[in-house]
Amino acid sequence: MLSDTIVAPASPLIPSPIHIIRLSGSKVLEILYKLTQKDFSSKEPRKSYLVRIYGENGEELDEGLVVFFKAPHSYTGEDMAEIFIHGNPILTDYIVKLCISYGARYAKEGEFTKRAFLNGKITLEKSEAINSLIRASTLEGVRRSFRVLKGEFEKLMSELREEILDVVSQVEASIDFPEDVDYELTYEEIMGRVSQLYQKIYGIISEWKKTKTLIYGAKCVIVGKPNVGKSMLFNSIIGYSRAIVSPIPGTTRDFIDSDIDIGGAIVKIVDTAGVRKSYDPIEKEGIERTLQIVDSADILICVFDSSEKEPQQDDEEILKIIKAEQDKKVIIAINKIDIGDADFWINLLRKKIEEISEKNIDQNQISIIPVSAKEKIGIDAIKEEILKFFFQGASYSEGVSVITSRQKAIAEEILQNVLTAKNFMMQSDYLGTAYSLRNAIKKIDEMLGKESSQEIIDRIFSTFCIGK
Ligand SMILES: Nc1nc2c(ncn2[C@@H]2O[C@H](COP(=O)(O)OP(=O)(O)OP(=O)(O)O)[C@@H](O)[C@H]2O)c(=O)[nH]1
Ligand SMILES: [Mg+2]
Repeated sequence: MLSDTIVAPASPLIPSPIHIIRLSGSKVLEILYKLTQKDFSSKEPRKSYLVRIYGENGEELDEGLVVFFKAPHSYTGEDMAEIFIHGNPILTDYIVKLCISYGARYAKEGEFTKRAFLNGKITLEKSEAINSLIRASTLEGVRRSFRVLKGEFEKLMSELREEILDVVSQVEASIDFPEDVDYELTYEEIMGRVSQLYQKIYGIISEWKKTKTLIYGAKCVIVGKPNVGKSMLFNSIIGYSRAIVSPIPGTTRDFIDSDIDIGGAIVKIVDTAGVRKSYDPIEKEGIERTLQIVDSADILICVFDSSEKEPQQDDEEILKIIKAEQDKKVIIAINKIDIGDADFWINLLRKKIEEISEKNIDQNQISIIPVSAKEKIGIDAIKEEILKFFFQGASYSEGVSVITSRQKAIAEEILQNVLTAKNFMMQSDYLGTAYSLRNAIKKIDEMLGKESSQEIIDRIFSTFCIGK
């Protein structure tokens, strides 16, 4: 296939033992010849060769390995090469630019995988699986992505498609040959099969919330009124002194975040500006930002100061947030227990939260942990609670789940169509049943990328990294 040739580094440009540069397109052989003074058309493809890499004036720059893949037996389906050189960012950048001067252009995000998809080497949901496998925040997220990549999801979808098609043909036969009782399934049999379809599709959606966390990670936001020790707690959790701590209330004005690994899960921890009634315009803006980021959080750590005699008006603001965010995991951190009365605050907050919360406090959605950010007491207990959010109930490890919000949205449409088919069937409306089931088939084709618009395809690949 004739196409322009793309080039990009496939590894991050930081000093490292090896960098990989990828090339794909019709000029790969020509560019390789200029770079290595070797003719790869006469060499056996898909084998690695040790070569010298030459600069623009013919100077020897480095030594590395080159693997040439001849179309169509490559990742993209085109002529492709992977060049392994010593991992100096300046060297890698120079060689990429050299490839561009020899006729390649810089690849866009995900363009290698996009070409693989457009050349029929890979289905759309498998392309997404490559992206989610690279980005997964946990090993379980990697496993779930790989199950889709190795074709389990496609197999399930294809089986569903066949099954729906079979039911549709039986339903349509009932319309065309209503007297031919031998040919058609009974009403009960069709109903039974439609119900089974519903269960199977429901199965791949039901784990989405868990899968989403395991792949895309979680955002854990620390909130509380000023001076309760949020920034000190943030520093204790991430393990170094990143946020400014001071006895002056209103120290943190903007939020700061840090990605950390807690027991094999990547979590974004966010420190925020203290929430209180304020007339200072900068502080007000900071509080506004806190409230916005609370909205996007998966986990909230709500901090209270146990060195105070009793709750203040501003603590009530935090209780209001807890009441409003009942769908989130909430960790109540009772801070400064090195100088405060932990028991008094535990009992008090337990009562307050049971008053405002519809959920039972012991059902793991809300937990109360006494801590001292200063003395590093209770930090491990907070981390354990965060881990529970990731792994509790992650029992579906053998099954296949949707792994992107696109897949989830389409699976829901399939489910809806099957449900509509069932309702039509209950009214003995065979035409409506067949119509809805055919819509479900169209949606399955969209899921696997057989019927996707250019816009959707572009959107999917734009979330990839360069060089993938
Ligand atoms: N004794 C004790 N003091 C603490 C503890 N945690 C924080 N402090 C102190 O409380 C004060 C406020 O701490 P910060 O972490 O800046 O509080 P903050 O909640 O981030 O405050 P704002 O950014 O103003 O909203 C500082 O003087 C800290 O040294 C703790 O566990 N024990
Ligand atoms: Mg602070």
